[in-house]
Amino acid sequence: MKVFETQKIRNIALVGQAGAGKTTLCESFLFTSGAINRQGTVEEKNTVSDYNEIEQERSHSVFVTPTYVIHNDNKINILDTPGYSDYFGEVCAAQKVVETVAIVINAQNGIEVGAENSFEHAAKSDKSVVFIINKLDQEHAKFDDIVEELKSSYGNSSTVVHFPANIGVGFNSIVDVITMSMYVFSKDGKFEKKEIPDNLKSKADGFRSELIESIAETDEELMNKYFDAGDLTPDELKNGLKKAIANRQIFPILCSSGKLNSGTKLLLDFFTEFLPNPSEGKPWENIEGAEVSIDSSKQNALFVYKLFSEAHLGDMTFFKIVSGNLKTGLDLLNEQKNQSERFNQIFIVNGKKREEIESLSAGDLGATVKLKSTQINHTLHDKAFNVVFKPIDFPKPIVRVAVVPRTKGEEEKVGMGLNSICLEDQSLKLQHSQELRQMILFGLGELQLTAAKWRLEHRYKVIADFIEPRVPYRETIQKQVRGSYRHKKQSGGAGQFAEVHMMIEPWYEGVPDPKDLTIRGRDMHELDWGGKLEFVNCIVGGAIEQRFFPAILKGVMEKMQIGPLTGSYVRDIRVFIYDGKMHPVDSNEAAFKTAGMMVFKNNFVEAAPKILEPIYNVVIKVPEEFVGDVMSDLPTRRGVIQGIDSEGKYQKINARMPLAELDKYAPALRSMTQAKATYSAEFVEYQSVPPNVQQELMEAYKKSQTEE
Ligand SMILES: Nc1nc2c(ncn2[C@@H]2O[C@H](COP(=O)(O)OP(=O)(O)O)[C@@H](O)[C@H]2O)c(=O)[nH]1
Ligand SMILES: [Mg+2]
Repeated sequence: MKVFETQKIRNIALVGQAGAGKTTLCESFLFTSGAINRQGTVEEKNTVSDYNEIEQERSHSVFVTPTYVIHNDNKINILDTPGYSDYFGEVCAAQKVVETVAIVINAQNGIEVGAENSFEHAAKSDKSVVFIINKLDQEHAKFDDIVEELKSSYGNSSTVVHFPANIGVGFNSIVDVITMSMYVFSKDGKFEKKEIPDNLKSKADGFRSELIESIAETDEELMNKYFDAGDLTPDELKNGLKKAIANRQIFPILCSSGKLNSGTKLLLDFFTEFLPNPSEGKPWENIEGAEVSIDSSKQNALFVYKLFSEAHLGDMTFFKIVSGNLKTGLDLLNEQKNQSERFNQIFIVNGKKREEIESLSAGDLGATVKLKSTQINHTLHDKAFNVVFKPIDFPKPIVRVAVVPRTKGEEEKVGMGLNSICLEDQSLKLQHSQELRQMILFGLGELQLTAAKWRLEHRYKVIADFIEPRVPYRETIQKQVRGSYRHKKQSGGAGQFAEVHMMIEPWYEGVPDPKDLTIRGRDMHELDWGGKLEFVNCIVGGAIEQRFFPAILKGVMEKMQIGPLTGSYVRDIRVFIYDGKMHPVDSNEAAFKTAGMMVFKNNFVEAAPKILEPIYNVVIKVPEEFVGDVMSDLPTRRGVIQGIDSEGKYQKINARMPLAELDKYAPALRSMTQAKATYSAEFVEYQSVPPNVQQELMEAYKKSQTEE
């Protein structure tokens, strides 16, 4: 296999809603370019890109899959990505290493949430965007409406370059407004070039003027020329468009039917002719923000965007060569792990097929096996080239489940398997929660979590059940209470004696000090689980010696870790020790610890204790037609609506929701909106639970205590 130089490489991520036809289009690219002889289909489960068993089982893509085609002596790396928002981490990884994000739109549905989110992500990371209106052979396919929709959502930068000459079941003809010709395709991907028929001439003229105006607007010199001549020369048009795409000033609109191979060849031509090669894309940045240019003549540095472990292929590491010329046998340094890694083999990958290659140029995508400790987001470089690239911006988890091994004693095996899975998909997070006494897996949605479960079973050969996780409640108090406790034990040997008088009250920012106590010392403790404990010494006349204070604090702290109501952590309390008694012989630290703990506990239950629950800020992005349903459903989940903003044809509903309810929200929202809504959630604060919930929680805790 030939080594392609940077200028002859294009990197493209196919993104967009599930079902838009990305995987099929990818197959069509491979077929049209001759990389495969037979075009697979998603239905027959024989596409190059959806080769994983789980993808075939589910009939949708789950992982980002690298493929490539050779076209017009260029190598086009095409990353097929999954469309459901659960797998958006994969989309982020793919977008990181490409120059162009191709947003595939289902011509029947228009802009869907997968396209929306991908566009937003591409804007954030400054990537070029092209729109491909696909599946134009469907009965209810639309084109002009979607063009309008794109313009109203993303502005006039969205500009038609190819448009269908016929739409629906017989779709086979496309007009290219750059060459001003029509292309008529047959199922084998071949086409005939024809003149634009009379009835489409004025439409073509209209789109062409729009395109040329858009190009001229990006450059003053071009604008002047366009004013003078009324047109641009082919070279001006070509260079102008290329630059405008690279600079995100134009988002070209293209069209296709991947299934029928209509337009695929035109797309590939367009990619090689008009999309930025890696050195023309936005420069890469290191973590300090300094630019690193994509240049084969510089020192080696590469960035890892995917890991995948398969029984028959081993542990594969996928990367982009950002700088230099990667050759087999090289040793590169992983500074994040302080480990040298050897590239014994370099592969280029097409789905499950991999082919060894001697070297790869800057900008190309490759893979290797058997690296020791390198993970996603790591940079590997020549020892003398000190660089760490900015990491992939993975989405934050919004759902969680508790993981329980099916077989007792397999906790470690499950933990290790899930750890490996989390390393492959960094939008998953695993936490061994001491507080909840559960292994918690966090992620983006049910599909992703059940995929992890599937991988656990099939790749790591261990079965686990995913159950509803416990909620990290907190306990606190609402009023001031004073009390004392005498701890006294005199049964044989040395006795124990301690008496502690304690006042407790709620802590809040700016709480005034009590007037009747003399404050002799205070310590503010930031609690590991959030909130504060202020510990105040108000002892007069040495009733308790200073040396016993740490023991009293220890007693209080111990009780604060297992609150009396539900066994949850206690927070936001002020403790005043204002009196006590010692015994010259029997007083010791253990006795004071016990007395401290007991008086704290007794006071606590008298101080109008309450249970707090975590509240999340939830931003739900929902298509207009479902807004009513989503809004009226929120109060049934103790959700409080804070506001609504509109964003294109979406509404963003801002609401607060308790975690206990949020845990059940993902599947509910999915079924309410036909999976067309997405949301993000972020912890904001702890808030009291309603009295009936408090009652239920306390009873459940009591019951669990007697059972144990
Ligand atoms: N009519 C029609 N169906 C298509 C086309 N492309 C894909 N499909 C079908 O749409 C479904 C989803 O396709 P797939 O490629 O998996 O979409 P992805 O989720 O975007 O990867 C499958 O049933 C495909 O056969 C197309 O161009 N025309
Ligand atoms: Mg797919």
